[in-house]
Order: sequence, then structure tokens, then C-alpha cells
Amino acid sequence: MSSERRHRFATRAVHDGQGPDPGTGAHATPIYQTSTFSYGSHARGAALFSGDAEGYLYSRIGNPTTRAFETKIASLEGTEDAVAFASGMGAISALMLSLLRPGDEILTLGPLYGGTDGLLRDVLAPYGIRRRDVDDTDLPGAISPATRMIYLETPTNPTLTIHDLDLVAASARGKDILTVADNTFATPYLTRPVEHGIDVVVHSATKYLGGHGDVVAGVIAGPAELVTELRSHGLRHVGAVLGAFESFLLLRGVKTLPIRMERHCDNAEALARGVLGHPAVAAVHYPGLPQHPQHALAGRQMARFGGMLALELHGGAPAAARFLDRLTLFTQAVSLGDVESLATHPASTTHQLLEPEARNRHSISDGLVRLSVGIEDGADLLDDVLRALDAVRASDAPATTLASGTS
Ligand code: 4LM
Repeated sequence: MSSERRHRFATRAVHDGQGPDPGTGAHATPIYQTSTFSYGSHARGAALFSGDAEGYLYSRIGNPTTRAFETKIASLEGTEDAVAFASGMGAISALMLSLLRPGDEILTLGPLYGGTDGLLRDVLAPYGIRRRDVDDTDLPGAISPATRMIYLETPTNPTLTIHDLDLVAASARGKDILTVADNTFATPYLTRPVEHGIDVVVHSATKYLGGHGDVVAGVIAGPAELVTELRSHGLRHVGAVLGAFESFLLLRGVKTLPIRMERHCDNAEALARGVLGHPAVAAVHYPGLPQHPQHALAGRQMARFGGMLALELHGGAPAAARFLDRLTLFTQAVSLGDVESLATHPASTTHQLLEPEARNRHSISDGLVRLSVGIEDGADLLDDVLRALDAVRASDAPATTLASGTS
């Protein structure tokens, strides 16, 4: 579906999937706000339902506005096709419910977004789909005859750990194992997992793809045959269908993804450097810092280092609460990737439902705060964060380590 691959990324972000509306010439893709489509004759209806003819039937299966968004994402991720869902969780649950069977095992490289973790534990485990969380270095040896999927986020939510996509792809090569990368944090502007041999890419399109905090959506990009299977099982039968208006908002959002991401990266890089050495800060987790344990890897698989960072504060939960309550430009809210800056405390919000053991193993501590750095003026954002850090009483804090990712 990536018809314009000859063009560069920013051009494809603007143009692909879209063009003058065939019916009216409308320049902006119309919002096809319709549940069903007339097929005109009994014969054509039968042909559409049997798959002998192509066309729209019913908006749970396909809609022209949504199709434009799917086509654009397939182009940007460099995949054959893509299919959209009503949320990131709708996409991830459709993927796993469609492709995994009782007795299958999924290997995860954690941490994962709390919702994905909950899906694996609360929904899939009771159906006999077993999940094992493994370290990158253990991966080749951890694969068992039951392993059907390897699933990861990179950078991870909320620790900004980077997983090695080439290593994951190599571990699964030649085996009946699907590799899946949640590319929500990086976006295809910074990382295109299929270029590293990953089979399937999932997104919470709620985040950077939409970009404006006004839509909840998900999308899966991958090989055409697999996407068709996901559309007919995961979408058609499970039913987490994206609305036409949401698709319109996403089409508009994705057009500016390249320029937004540049600004998110500029601001996050400046903020990460600007808070290093502050006495309230024990560690800054940002893949763009040379101290980050996977900085070199991030440099290999990311064009830049993204708009997300996490601060480990001395003083645990009380320090995190004081910091968050002093922020004025950052909105305290979950979600991320909006033009507005957002801040949250993962241990009590997005990752609250993780088993305590998993939170510990992945260093999602009580002193960790996550910042989604927006596109406001970077100097104003740094001022806001530094003022809030100053308000955190750090009298008993040890000297700052300037570490990243490990302390
Ligand atoms: C959050 N995240 O972290 P929907 N994959 C990743 C995510 O961060 C999320 C989803 C999937 C947050 C939401 C409250 C890496 C969500 C799930 O929220 O279902 O579109 O995506 O703040």
C-alpha cells in the first residue's frame, strides 16, 4: 500500500493515502460518516461479501476515511498494509486474540505499558496463553517450542529502555515466531522496526500519530496477508473499529508528525541535559544522554532520541508528588505525545496494576516521574521543571550521580 515510496518521509506523511476525493474532488479527505454502504445489486453484494469484488460494505470492516489513514501509516512504516482500531489496546488485543492459541507462549521484553501487561495477565493467561518476560541477553536461549510471538516496546514505557530490534529479529528468524514492536514512543519518524527485520508494528495512535490529545486510536502495520487476517478476525469479529471522524483527525495529525517530532526531540534533549546535576534528581532516563545504558544502540536504531524522558527523584513518592504538584506548564495526566507537555507518576497511574515484582525488576520506582515533552518553547519547559525540582526538598539526598537508566 506504500504507493509513493519514491518520496521521502515528510512528503509521504503529507500526501500518502490521500488525494482529491474521487466523488467530489474535495481536497481534504471527507469524513465518510456512514455505517453501511449500498452495494446496488444483489449480485454485487454477494461478490463483495465473498471477496470476489472489492469495495466498502460496512464500516466495521472498512471505511474510506479510515482506509486513507491506514494507507498513510503503511507508507510511513514501510509495510505492505495497515489496519486501524478504536484504541491502541483494541489493536494489541485484536493482534493477540487473532494470532495466539491456548498452549502458545509469548515472550515479552519488558517493561510494557500497564494495559498491555494487564491484557496478557488478566485476559490471555486464563485462555492458556502463557507470557514470559525475558531479558534481551537471554532471548535466543529463552525461545521454547511453544513460543509464537516476541513482543516489545522500544523505547519502553516508562523507563525509556531501548531493546535491540536486530537481535530480536535474528532470534526469531527461521522459526514460526512473529516479532512485534510497539512503536508508539519512537514513531516511524524515528524508528522503522521492519527495517530491522521485525514482522509487525503496533501503535497507540492516540499518542504522537494523532499528536493533539484529541483522539483515541490504534493501528497495526505489517505484511498484507497478516493484515488481512487481522482485519477479518481481529477487527471484523472482535469489533474495536475506529470511527471516521477519528480517522480524519489522525490524517490531519500525521501530516505534521515530522516537524512535531523534531521539536519534541529538541525540547526533550534540552530538558534532559538541563536537569542533569540538579540535587533533587537521582537519574535522568533519556536515550539521548551518553550515560544512558543503551545510548549507542539508540543511536543505531533511532533517527533522534524522542520526546519522552523519565526522572528518578531522590525521596521516593513524596518527592515525586511535590515535584508534580509544582509543575505549571506540564499537565498532570496520563497519555503522551501531545503538543502540550504532560507529566505523570507511572507507579501510581499507568503501571499501577503491574505486579510489584515486575515494577521492581524494571525499576519503575516510587520516585520515577515520566515527562512527555511537548512542542512549547523549550526554555519555558526547562524553567518549569527546574522550579518544580527546586521545590522538592532534597536535604537528605545523596550527591547526584548523573546516571541514566540504572541508579
Ligand atoms: C500512557 N499508554 O502510558 P491506547 N502502547 C503503549 C502505550 O503507551 C499505550 C498503549 C499501547 C498510556 C495511556 C494512558 C506503548 C498507552 C495503549 O491508550 O489504548 O490508545 O494505547 O499514558
